[in-house]
Amino acid sequence: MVLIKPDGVRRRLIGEIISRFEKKGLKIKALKMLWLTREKAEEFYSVHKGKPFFESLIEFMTSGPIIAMVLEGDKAISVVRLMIGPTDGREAPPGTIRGDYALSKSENVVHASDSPESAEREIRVIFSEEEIIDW
Ligand code: 3AN
Repeated sequence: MVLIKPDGVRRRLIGEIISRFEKKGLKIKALKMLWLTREKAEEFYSVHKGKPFFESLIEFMTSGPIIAMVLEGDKAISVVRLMIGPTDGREAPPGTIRGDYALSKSENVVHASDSPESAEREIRVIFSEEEIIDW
């Protein structure tokens, strides 16, 4: 599961980011634009509840529309994590999405699941069963 965060949408980076995943060979199995409610954002980031950055993270993630997508491919989770780079855009290497487009640890353009378990949980927050296309 990948999200293009509100900063990525505002900065007109949707096409660029989707294009990188497509060119890599990953298969898009679900894709939509949505504006997260506070409730959905808190559910999505429930593992961060209580952390000092939680409130600002929720405000940021509900500040505008996002793109959500389900990607499939060999080792998709680790491949996508490598492609997006580490959390802090100031430390992410050039060539990664965050390394190329982010200069912040919070406004870092994309989110990607870090395990099959979190992917499954996150997908259930955002997508219904019928929205995921088997092809
Ligand atoms: P990642 O997105 O790289 O998996 P997580 O899951 O640790 O990072 O954090 C989720 C989101 O919370 C990050 N994408 C970032 O926007 C925000 N975040 C994480 N750590 C911090 C921090 N120390 N200060 C501000 N924002 C943070």
